[in-house]
Amino acid sequence: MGIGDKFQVDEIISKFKVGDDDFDYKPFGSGHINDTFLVFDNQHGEADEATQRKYLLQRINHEVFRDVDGLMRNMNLVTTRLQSELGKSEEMDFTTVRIIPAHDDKLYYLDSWGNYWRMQTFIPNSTTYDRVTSEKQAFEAGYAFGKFQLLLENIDVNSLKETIPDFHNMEYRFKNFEAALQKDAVSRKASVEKEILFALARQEEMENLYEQVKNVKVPIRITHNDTKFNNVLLDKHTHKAICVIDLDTVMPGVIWYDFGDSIRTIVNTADEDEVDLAKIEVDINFFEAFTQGYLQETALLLTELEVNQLAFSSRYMTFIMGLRFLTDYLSGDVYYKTKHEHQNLQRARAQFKLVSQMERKSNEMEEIVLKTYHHFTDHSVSSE
Ligand code: GN1
Ligand code: MG
Repeated sequence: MGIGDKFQVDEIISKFKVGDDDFDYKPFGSGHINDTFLVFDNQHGEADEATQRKYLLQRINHEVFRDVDGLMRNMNLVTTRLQSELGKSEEMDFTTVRIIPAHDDKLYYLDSWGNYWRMQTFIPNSTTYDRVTSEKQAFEAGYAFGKFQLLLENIDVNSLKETIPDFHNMEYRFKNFEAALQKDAVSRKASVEKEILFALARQEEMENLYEQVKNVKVPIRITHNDTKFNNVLLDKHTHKAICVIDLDTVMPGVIWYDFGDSIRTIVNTADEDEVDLAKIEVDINFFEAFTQGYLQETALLLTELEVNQLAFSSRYMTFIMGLRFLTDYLSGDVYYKTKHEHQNLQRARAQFKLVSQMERKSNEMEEIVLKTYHHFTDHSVSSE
């Protein structure tokens, strides 16, 4: 049975303002939380990119996102702002998804089983990749998330709800981890001693960074908070970044979350759940290319403290993902979708290995950040 068979997807599609073509659908993407379907009209062949009508339909995981109404209002605010900002500039390369409302004009549809559904536009001629294979891709990803940051700069941070409270709060993540250890719900603790020690050995330095967020030493901005490489759409032909997707966690946050979580996937020479840890390395050229794209857009916004911890934020975000995967493994895989029994453990191990590799390259990463930052800021002063 396919994932779509569980739901009456045809009927759900008809609840949205997509016109009355005959639509078909299929599962789409590799998200760990929501269920995603590509919806396409049957009149035009799939090869016919120019004329085929396509949308993305998603069932929002409301166990994870407790306030779907708030989430969709956030998304509406952000996509509307992006549209109006992009409308002002000549930069036609960059775009945003739009929400397709339901027939009653609501931003989502609640079915009779209590599932929340939303429909959005599908950006034609676009593609995503889980892994970076060229410096150009890394640069484009940096450009995309930097541009996203810049375009949302003037939204009042208080106008957006926190869709998942404490999402990147290290203290909170450690509390959950400790609770999972205590409970050891599925008796896996004994088998992950090494990973537990790895996490505890880094608790202090990780919580120290979060202290700066807690004590509001660093500006609270609108951030994306899930900036993996596969959340950037690249144009199939020009290979340029054209859109940032997966806006569920766009909410108040700090710059470190976005920079760091991007680097986690950008520099990794292997998959997020790679079993062969020897394959996991940091590609420093991809780090540099991403940083160039990102700082080209954002350097003038950033405070000294933000810049000084950018390189470390890569470790922070990679570590927090490892800790969350490990916590979920200890809890019996209750949060992330998994394809097999040990996938969360593989993910945790792979993320921790990547943290170790970043530790080895930390000086290099710091130098690159500073050099790139000065390149963009010094230049702007001397050209005035
Ligand atoms: C989840 O669903 P997806 O794959 O976009 C998670 C992120 C993690 C990511 C790890 C709401 O995102 O925080 O970085 O998996 N999203 C949520 O790949 O927990
Ligand atoms: Mg996501």
